[in-house]
Amino acid sequence: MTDEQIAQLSISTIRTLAMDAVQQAKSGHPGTPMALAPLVYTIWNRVMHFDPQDPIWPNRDRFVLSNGHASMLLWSVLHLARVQAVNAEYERLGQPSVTLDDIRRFRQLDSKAPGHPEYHWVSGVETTTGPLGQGVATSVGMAIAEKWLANRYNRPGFELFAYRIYAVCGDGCLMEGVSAEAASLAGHLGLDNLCWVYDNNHITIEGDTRIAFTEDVATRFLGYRWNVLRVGDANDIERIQGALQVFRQTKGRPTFVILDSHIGYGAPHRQDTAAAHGEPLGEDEIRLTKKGYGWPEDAKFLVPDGVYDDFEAGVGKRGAQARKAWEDLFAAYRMKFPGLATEIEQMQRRDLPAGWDKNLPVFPADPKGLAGRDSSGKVLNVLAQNIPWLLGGSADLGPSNKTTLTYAGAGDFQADSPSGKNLHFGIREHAMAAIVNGLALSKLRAFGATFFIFSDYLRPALRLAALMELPSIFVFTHDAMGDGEDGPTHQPVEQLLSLRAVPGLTVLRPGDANEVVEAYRTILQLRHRPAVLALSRQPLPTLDRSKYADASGVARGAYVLADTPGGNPEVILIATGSELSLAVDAHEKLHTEGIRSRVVSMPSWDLFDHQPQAYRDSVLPPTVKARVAVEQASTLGWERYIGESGRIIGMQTFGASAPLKELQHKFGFEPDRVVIAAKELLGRK
Ligand SMILES: Cc1ncc(C[n+]2csc(CCOP(=O)(O)OP(=O)(O)O)c2C)c(N)n1
Ligand SMILES: [Mg+2]
Repeated sequence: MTDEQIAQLSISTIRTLAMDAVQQAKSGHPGTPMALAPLVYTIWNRVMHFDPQDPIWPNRDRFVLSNGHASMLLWSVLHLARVQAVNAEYERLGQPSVTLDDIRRFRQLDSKAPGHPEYHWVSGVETTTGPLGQGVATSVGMAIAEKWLANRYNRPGFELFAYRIYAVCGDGCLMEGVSAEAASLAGHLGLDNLCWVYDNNHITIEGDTRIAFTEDVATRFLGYRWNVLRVGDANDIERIQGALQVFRQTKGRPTFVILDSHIGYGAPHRQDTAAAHGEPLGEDEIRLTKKGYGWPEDAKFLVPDGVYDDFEAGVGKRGAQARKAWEDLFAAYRMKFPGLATEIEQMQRRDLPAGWDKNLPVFPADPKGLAGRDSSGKVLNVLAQNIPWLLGGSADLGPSNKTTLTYAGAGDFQADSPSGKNLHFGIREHAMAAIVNGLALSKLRAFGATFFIFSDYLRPALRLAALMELPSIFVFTHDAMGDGEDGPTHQPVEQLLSLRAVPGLTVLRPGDANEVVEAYRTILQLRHRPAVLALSRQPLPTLDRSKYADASGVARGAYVLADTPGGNPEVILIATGSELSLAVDAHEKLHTEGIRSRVVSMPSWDLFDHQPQAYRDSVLPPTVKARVAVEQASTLGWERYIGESGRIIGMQTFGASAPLKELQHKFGFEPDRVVIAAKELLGRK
C-alpha cells in the first residue's frame, strides 16, 4: 500500500469506529468524528510530537478537542496509537489507555471511552471538554505556560520546552463568549505556539448556522491579530498538513485554521444534516456509508491490518525519538543546571520546593487589623518568591484584589516579557479561570482573582477545575457586604453556598490575617483539588492568638477558637470570615454574663467534613444543641452544623447600597444580636 492508501485506511478506521461505537451505545455524536477524522489523523500521525509510551512527557505537543462531543475522535486515536495509561501519581501502568473493548463500551459505566473527554480519567486527554468553549480557552493557558516555561528553563543548546498546542473547535465553541475572551488575550500575547482549527461545517443542533451565526469569523480572528488560514476541504490531508506547516513557521501570532467540512461525511442520507450531529446513524445508513468508504459493510469495530503499524510508524516513532532526545538533553541539563532540573521534576509531580513556606508572616494581635485581601497580598508575595512556578493575576482588579506580585523581579507577563509572574487577564473572568486551569494542566501553580460576586462569571471553568482535580487557586475578594456602598450588584449572597456545593472544591473563608496565612498554607499543599479563598475587603481585627487558639486549626476546616473555662460550653457560636471577630465579641459578652459559650471558627465546611468523626464531635459536641451560626451569606445549608434547634444569622435577601456599618445593623451582624440569639436558645433573658 502507498502512504496515501494506508492513511485512508487509518482515517476510515477512525470514522467507522465512531459510527459503530455510537450505534452500539445508542447515543453519541458520529457526524463530527466522521468529518474530522482526516484532520485528527494528520495532527496526530503526521505532525504532533507525542510519545504514546509516555503521555505526560513534559515537552509533548498538546492536543485539545474543544468540541468534546466528538470524543470518539480521541478514543480512536488514543487507541490506535496505543497510548499508555498513567495514574494520578504519574506512574506508567503498563496498560493501554483506551482498549478496543472500551470503545465497544463507549459511554458505559467505567469505560475509558466516556461520553466526553475526561482528564484524569483517561490518560492522553489533556483537558476535560464538553462545555463548549472551555477547551479552546484552556488551550490559551497551556500556550502561556509553554512560553513561561521556555523562558525560565531553556538555555542555549538546551531547548527543553518547545511544544505546540493544537486545539480543535466547532461552531459552538466559537459562539460561546469564553472563546472570544481567550482568543482576544491570545492575540494580544502573540501566542505563536497555539493553533486552533475551526470545524466550519455550518451545522449545530438546531440546524444550519444561518439561523443564529452569520458573523465573519475570519475577520473576527484577524481583528484579534491571529494568523488566519483556510483549508477548503477537510478531506485534503496534504493541505491540512500544509496549513499546520504554516502555523509552525508563523512567529508572533497564534494561528486560526478555518476548515470547511461536511458533518457525517459519506453518509448518504445524513451528511450535512443536524441529525448527523447527535444521533446514531442507524444500521442501514451505516452499511451504506461503509460501502461508500470501501469498507466491509458488516464488519464492526474493525481495525484492519496495517493501521496500528501506521500509527506506530507515525506518531509512535516520531514521539519516541523526540522523547528520547529530550531525556538525553535533560540528563545533560541536570548536570549543568541541577537546581533548575530539580524544579522541573518537582513541578511535574506537583511537589513544592524545599522552603516553600518560609518567611510567611505572623500577624500580631491588632484590634484594627487587616483586610483579608491585604494579608492575602502579603502572603502571595512571599509564596511567589518561594515557589518559582507560582504565578497568576486578576481580571483587571489586581490593585483591589491585592494579588499583584510587587517584589523586585516579579514582572508582568507580556509577549516581550514572558518571564513575568503577573498575568493581566483583562476583564475576562471566564477565560481567566479556563487559562488558570490550562496553566495548572501544564503543572504551574496558578491563581486567578476577581471580586467574589464575579465568580459567577467564571463558574463553568471553576467547576471543571474540580472535575479535573486540578490545584487551581481562585482568590475572591469583597466576599460579603464589605463594599457597602457599591450595593447589591456587588454583594455576594448565594456564592459561598453554591461553591460549597461543588464536589471536590475546597472553599475557605478565613476570619483574620493569621487564618489567611494558614488558608494559603493548606491550599498550597493540595495537589489534586482546586481551592477558593473568599476574602474581605474591609479590615478584620487580628485576633490575639495568645488568648485564643492557634490559627493552624484552619487546616482542619473548623476549630475551637475560644472556649469556656473547663471546656463544657452550653452554647456554641460558629462563624466564618468577617463574622469571626463579631462572634468573639459576643462570646466575651456572654462570658461576663456568666454564660458558658464556645466560638468555633469554621473557615471551610469541606475541610471540616473530611475530619474524623471524633474530631468533629470534639469541636461540635453532639450534646450541645444550642448553636448560633453567623455568616454574611445565604443561610441555606447551615442546618447541618447547628441542627434543628439552632439559629442562623445570615442573609435572606440581597444586600443594599449603604455604608457597611448601616448594613451590618440592618441585617443583624452585630455582637448584641448574637448574644440575644444565644440567650433565647438557652431560655435566658
Ligand atoms: C456550553 C454548552 N452549551 C450547550 C451544549 C450542548 N451542545 C453540545 S454540541 C452542541 C452543538 C455544537 O455545534 P458545533 O460546535 O457546530 O458542533 P458540530 O455539531 O458541528 O460538531 C450543543 C449546543 C454544550 N455542550 N455546551
Ligand atoms: Mg458545527
